[in-house]
This record gives sequence, structure tokens and C-alpha cells, in this order.
Amino acid sequence: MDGLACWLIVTVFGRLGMSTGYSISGILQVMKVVYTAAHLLHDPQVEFETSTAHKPWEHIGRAEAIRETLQADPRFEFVGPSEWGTAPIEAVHNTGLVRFLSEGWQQYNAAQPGVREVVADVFYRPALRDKMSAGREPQSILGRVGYWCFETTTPLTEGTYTAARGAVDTALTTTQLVLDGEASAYGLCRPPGHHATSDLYGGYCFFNNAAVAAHHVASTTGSKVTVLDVDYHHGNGTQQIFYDRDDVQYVSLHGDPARAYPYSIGFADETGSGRGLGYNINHLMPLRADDDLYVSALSTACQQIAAFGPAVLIVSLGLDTYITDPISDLAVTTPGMRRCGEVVRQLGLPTIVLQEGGYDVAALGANVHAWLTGLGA
Ligand code: SP5
Ligand code: ZN
Repeated sequence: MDGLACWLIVTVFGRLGMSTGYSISGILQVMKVVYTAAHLLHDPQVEFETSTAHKPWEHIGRAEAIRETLQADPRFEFVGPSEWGTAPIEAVHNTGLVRFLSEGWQQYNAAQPGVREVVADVFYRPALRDKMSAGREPQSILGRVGYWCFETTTPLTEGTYTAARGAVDTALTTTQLVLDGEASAYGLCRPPGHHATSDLYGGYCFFNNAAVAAHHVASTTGSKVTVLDVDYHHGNGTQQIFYDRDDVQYVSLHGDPARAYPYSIGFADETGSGRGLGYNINHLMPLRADDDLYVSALSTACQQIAAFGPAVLIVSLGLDTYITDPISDLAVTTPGMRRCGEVVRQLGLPTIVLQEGGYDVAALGANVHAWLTGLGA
């Protein structure tokens, strides 16, 4: 079928309100993609990483490459997010973090005019935090930045807060589409989210989009949810937020933290605490893990998800497992990405896919496309 015919079918069926289902005897399925240009407002020009200042790995071109690839395929239908406000964010994040991100850049610039990328120089290690009164953040803006952030690679810019709110709105709108009956939907979230903890931003992440979405599903439907995290990096934020809960399972495949960021968390013996014991599962991937090894680990992860029995699945989709990703060291190929989507499809669960990392921009669109096609777009 050529592109025009596809477009006509998508358009006509869309107008008839039938775009959610199968059409033309199952030949053509449409997957909704939630995207907002608000991400363009988070446009840092520098990242302080590996003891150098360099161009950011996480930049606007990533999301634009994905958008362009998916928009070229009529099986994807783009919609904008609706506005959800801060209540769903504050259900998983400290209100102080939300307040800081909303005002921190302006406050810093009032004190230090002309700073474009705000980066902390002091971090509150225990010796500096222990004697603080409970919950009292530093009064100086120079202290506040480090109080709410855990590392240097995640600059706060003038438009970062608006972009980060847009990413959460994108995640929640994608979630609503699936709760309303779509088999699956994809949220092109940027900035990403899975490193953001309840109280800290970092790892290119400000608000934890997947965690906000998972808590929203669990709290509004009362049903069990799994977050399956296939980003190369361990989702330390998502693990932390749900570590003691039995209604949200967290399952992650990631580079062994013995060698991979964030280096400190994501080991196999981190299995949850209290009621959450057994509901946190980490699969550590060895150097250069290839398609067969990765798909095998993902199949095991999916068996663990099926055993938990969630009503809804949320995928933190990072494509930094890709063989030529510039900051990672696995060896998954583009056909391998498609196999991953196919494995997840076998679960037969309503599936919300949210964008996380992936830094080989030349291949990023094709990799997202392959993964989503495997899932059933
Ligand atoms: C969302 C996401 O994927 N965040 C990743 C954050 C990783 N940030 C620091 C990575 C450091 C990697 N350094 C390796 C240097 C290879 N040249
Ligand atoms: Zn990553």
C-alpha cells in the first residue's frame, strides 16, 4: 500500500472515530503519538561530564529526529498533550523540587546575571546535610541548586521548567489514551524522566514522567501497574519512588552499575523493601550484550511481569542500548529493537510507551520506529 492510500485510510477512519482499532482487516493499525514543541524550550548548549564541558548528549535534535521519522509513517497519528497541572507531579515529587524548578533559573539569574545554563557547584553530601534542620533547604540560590540536584550533567535553563511540565503532560495524555481503550500509545517525552527521584533531578531528567504516569494509573484505577525500563541506564528515580510499594512493579534491564551510570544503584540484590519486597527487579547487562542476549533477558523480564499480573504496562523506552550509542556499551541492533517490541507485545497488556534516552541521533528515529512497530504500530 502506498503512502497516499495509507494516509487516506488513516484520515477517513480517524474522522469516523475508528482510529483506535484495527482497520482494513487488520492490515493497518494506527498508534497515537503524543508530542509537544514545548521540549524545544529546554535547549542547553553545554554539559559538564567526564571532567569536560562539551555539547550536551541530550538535546532538542533527539526528539525532533524521532518526530520526523514517525511523522513520515501514516501508521502514527500525532496529537498534542492536554494540561494536567502540578497535582499529579506532586503526588510523586517533593513540592520543594517542583517549586525550585519553577523559579530556580530566574532566581539564579537575579543573583548572577547572564548565566544561561545553571549548574550546581555544591552538593549536599551527608556531612553537609546531617546538621540541617529537617527539610530546610539552603536560603542562597547557589545552595538551593545543589540541594535539589545530584550531579552536573543536567543544566537548568530558562525554559527547562516549561519543557519538563510538557513532558509530564505528554506522559499523562499518553496514559489517558490507553486508559480510554487504545491498545498502546507512545509519548515522545523530552526531557526524559527515569533518573529523577522524589527529591532530586539529574541524569538529564527533571520530573519522572513514567513514575508520575504509573502513580496516576495506580491511584485512579486501583489496579496494578508495571514499569518496564529498557533504557541502557538504571532508572534509579523510578526504583526509589516505588521501592516500598506492592502495587507498582519496577523491572529494569540496564548496563551493570559496576561500570555504568549511575554507578551506585541498580544491582540485582535490590529487590524492594517492606510491602514492596519482591516487586523491584534488576537485570544487569554485560558489556556488548547483543540482540540474542538482550532479547533473552527481556523475555525473562516479561515472564516476571506476567507473574505479577498488572492491568497496565508502562515502558521507559531508551534506545541507548543501541550498538553505536556514543555513551553506552551494549550491542543491540535496529532489528533487535523490533524484536524487543514483539516480545513486549506478547504480554498482551495495554501499553504506554514513554521516551527516555538514546543518543545516536542518526539512528534514533529508526530505532524508536522499529521498537514501536514490533509492539504493533
Ligand atoms: C535518560 C538518560 O539516558 N540519561 C543518561 C544520563 C547519563 N549521563 C552521564 C553518562 C556518562 C557516560 N560517560 C561515558 C563517556 C563515554 N565517552
Ligand atoms: Zn539512558
